[in-house]
Amino acid sequence: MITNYTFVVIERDTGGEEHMRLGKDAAKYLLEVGTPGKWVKDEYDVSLKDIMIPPDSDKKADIALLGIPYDTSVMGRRGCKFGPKGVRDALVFSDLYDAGLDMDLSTDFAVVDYGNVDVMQTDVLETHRRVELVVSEIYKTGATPVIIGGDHSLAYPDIKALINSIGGKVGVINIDGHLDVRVSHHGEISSGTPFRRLMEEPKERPLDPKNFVELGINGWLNSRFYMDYCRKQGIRVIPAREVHKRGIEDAVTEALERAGDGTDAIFLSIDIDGLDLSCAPGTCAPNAGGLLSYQALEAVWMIGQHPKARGMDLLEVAPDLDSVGVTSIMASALVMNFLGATKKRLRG
Ligand SMILES: [Mn+2]
Repeated sequence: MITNYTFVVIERDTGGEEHMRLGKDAAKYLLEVGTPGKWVKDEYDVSLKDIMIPPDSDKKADIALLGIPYDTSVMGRRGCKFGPKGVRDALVFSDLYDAGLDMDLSTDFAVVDYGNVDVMQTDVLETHRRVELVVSEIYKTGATPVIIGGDHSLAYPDIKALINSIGGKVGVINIDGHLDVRVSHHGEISSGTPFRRLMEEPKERPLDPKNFVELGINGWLNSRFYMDYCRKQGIRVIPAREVHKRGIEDAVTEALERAGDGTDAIFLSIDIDGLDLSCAPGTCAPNAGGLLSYQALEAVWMIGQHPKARGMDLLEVAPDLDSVGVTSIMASALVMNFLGATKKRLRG
């Protein structure tokens, strides 16, 4: 029986002094408006914030968070430059135990947040150069990066960094509503071009189409021309409709077999519009018929545990296009599942 049950008010992150002008007695009953997540917790609750270590810590991090507030490559509705803030706000106060997975992150697991990449909204190539550089440095630390964007053009530098770091071949599973293998928009890089670039541009070890799986493609969102391209290249496209009929476990098992076939590492890229609009309305192009929350969570849980899993990015969350903040919460849950899966991969 709990006899000393108390609530602990989470400390204000900033502006403490200013607040105290109202007097200590009043201030202790005040909670910062805009501070995300839970307002109170009891002594047995542990949140992600509690296992985060500073970037200069001597302790080795298992997971490295990185935000990329960049959305200039979105051709439609912009707003995912605010994704890192929205997802972090939902993420940092996540509790660390999932009963369904029976996974506890509160012990023997460390997360570092390196903050955001200083992007150039007016220069996509310079932004990608900086992202590739930073993510490559993260790989040197041995941590598994979890990159929160930002638009889907960023999958290119995210995955390029992994290709460079391992000096081997990478397999990619892309959860997305769109194929993202466009030639270009009027010659420009866009959020629709990252995977064609990965297959065509790197001089060394480009992404082999047979190790590339598109999962959750759905809706009236794509062009026949690009589906024909995927088929011709040998890219496996598993539409959301197939997942709904077939079951997520079977579909992900196949995706992992293909992505892992002859490769040294697997990267998971998630465009939040691969999820149904009921789970992810806050994005450039919400989709009807996409993966449901359980299916997406299960996919991440399975993929993250694979022995070759070496990172994920979670892109296209646009909090200002959301209705009641559910998209950031959904994204945060996907990140948490990846963290849980990573602990299972590393510690068994
Ligand atoms: Mn995409």
